[in-house]
Amino acid sequence: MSYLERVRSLNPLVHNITNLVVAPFTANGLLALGASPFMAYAHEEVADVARMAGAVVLNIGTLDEKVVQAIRLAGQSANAHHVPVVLDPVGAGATTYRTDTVQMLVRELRLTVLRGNVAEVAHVIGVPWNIKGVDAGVGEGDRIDIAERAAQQLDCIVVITGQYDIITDGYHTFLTSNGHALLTQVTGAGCLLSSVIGAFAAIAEPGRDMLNSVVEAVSTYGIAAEQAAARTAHQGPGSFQIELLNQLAQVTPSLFSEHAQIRQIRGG
Ligand code: ATP
Ligand code: TZP
Ligand code: MG
Ligand code: MG
Repeated sequence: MSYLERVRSLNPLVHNITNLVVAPFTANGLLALGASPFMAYAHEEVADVARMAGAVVLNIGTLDEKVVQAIRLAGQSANAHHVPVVLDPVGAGATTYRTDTVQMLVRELRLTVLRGNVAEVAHVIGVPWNIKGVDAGVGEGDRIDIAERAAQQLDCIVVITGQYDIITDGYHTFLTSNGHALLTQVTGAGCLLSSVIGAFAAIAEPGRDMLNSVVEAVSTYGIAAEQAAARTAHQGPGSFQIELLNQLAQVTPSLFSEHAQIRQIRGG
């Protein structure tokens, strides 16, 4: 059974502490895929929700102290109960507050997956890279090197997205090139991918199974975007955003086998 089929048959509960911009889109995307989204922020309940979830997705997109504390409580509970944790360090590097917060979070929490654009991941490990708000700018470093260094330092899977995507545990590295430029015109396309990765992490075992599942998640999401673009590119980003939800519901293992563009560049 493919990881996608496992997501659809197990319908994992994904606890999201995400930002104000993307919450409904994220919940709809997870539902379309076949997962069960749960947005919960209250300090009184986040530890309980994290414990019962298949995965916890933490996103600092519109952070404040209340959200940061909710993220810490959920993350600690997930760690204590061996629930996979995905962190999306939205805008790390754009302000000192964001950079300091993600660096505190990666010290305190054990991550399963860190997913961001190259600038965000670079700033998590203290490497300079231009960032404009939440969007990656131009930088001088090597994206693959940054991903592998971050994975080794944090002892987790790192996903750096962009025109092509890098997925690595620091020792085994994959490049995927599915996706479409229209994704850059939909706010929350990255945040939804982080939550989709959460759904695929929820149904995987720790270790190589987890890495393979995350690779399939990234490529599957990109294929859904390609299918959506083929149907709506002549209309524009609004139609594409809606069609992406339709295609997340319709993408199949055979479509994945036909279209996946995955190349392993490091490790056995
Ligand atoms: P940013 O704010 O820098 O756009 P993000 O958090 O929105 O970052 P992205 O890097 O845009 O995240 O990744 C979200 C999805 O969009 C991924 O599936 C990625 O493969 C895809 N993507 C991003 N840029 C392109 C592109 N130029 N062509 C094809 N797919 C892309
Ligand atoms: N501002 C704060 S969070 C956010 C914006 C625009 C959403 C970012 O989503 P993504 O997935 O990184 O494009
Ligand atoms: Mg983007
Ligand atoms: Mg983002």
